Amino acid sequence: MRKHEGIETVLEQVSRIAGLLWEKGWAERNAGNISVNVTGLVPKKPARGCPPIVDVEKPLPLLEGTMILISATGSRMRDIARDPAGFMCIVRVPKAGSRKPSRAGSDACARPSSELPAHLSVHQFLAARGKAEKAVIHTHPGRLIALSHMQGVNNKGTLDSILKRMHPEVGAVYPDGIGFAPYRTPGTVELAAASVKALESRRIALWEKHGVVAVGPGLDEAFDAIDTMEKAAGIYLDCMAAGYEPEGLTDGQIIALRAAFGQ
Ligand code: 2HA
Ligand code: ZN
Repeated sequence: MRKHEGIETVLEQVSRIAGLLWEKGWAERNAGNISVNVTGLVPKKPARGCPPIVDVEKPLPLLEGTMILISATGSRMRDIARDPAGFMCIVRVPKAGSRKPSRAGSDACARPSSELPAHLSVHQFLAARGKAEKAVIHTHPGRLIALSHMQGVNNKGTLDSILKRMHPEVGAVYPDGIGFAPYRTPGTVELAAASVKALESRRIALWEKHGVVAVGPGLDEAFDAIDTMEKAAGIYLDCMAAGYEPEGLTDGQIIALRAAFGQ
C-alpha cells in the first residue's frame, strides 16, 4: 500500500479491481473475494460510507489490533464495483482483553466472505513474515482452473514449468512461479492452510479445480499476477485446441531469460 492512503482510496481500488474481475469473466455469480489489510487507515469514528466493522471471534495473536477490509459473503463483484462500501466489511481482530460486541448478524452486509479463513491465514502469514503485501484476491480464472483439471499437469512442478515456458513474462516477473494447493473444500481451514503452504514466497497459488489466490502490496499487483498466469495458461490451451502441443521456451531460452533478469 502506498503512503497517504486512506480507507476511501482503498475502496476506490477495490471498486476498480472488482470491476476488472467481473469483466475478465473470473467472477460468476458471487464468485471470488477481495481483502486488504487496512490497519491504521480506519478512523476511530468511521464516517458514513465506511463499511461496517465486525469483530472476529477466533483468537489470532499475530493479527491482534489488525483491521482487514474484506468482501461480504454472497456479494457479487459487479455489485462491489459500483458500491464497494455497501458490499464490503471490516474485520477487526481485537487486542486480547479488549473485545467489543460483534456487529455480525445485525447487518446483512456485515458478514465476511465464506473464504474468511483463507484470507485471515494469508494475512497472518504475511504479517508474521513482515511482508509488504497487504492485498489478497481469490477469483476463478477459467483457463488456470482448466489446467488444474488436466491429469499430469495438475501438480506444482509441471504446472509451474508449463506456465514459465509459455510466456517469458512469467519467468521474468514471477521467478518463484505459481504455487499449487491440492483440492480442499471451499471455505475450510484446510484450504486456508493449503493456501499459505502453496504461497510461501510466491505472489500466486492455484487452488486445484477451484481458482487462484494471489497477494500483492496492493490489489493491482495481486491482479497482475493472476492476469499474467491466466495469459500463459490460455496460450497453452489455445495451442492444444489448435491441435498441437506448444514447443514452449527451450531450456536455453529459459537460462538466457534468468540471466537477463539477474535470477
Ligand atoms: O465467494 O469463490 O470460494 C465464493 C467463492 C468461494
Ligand atoms: Zn472460490
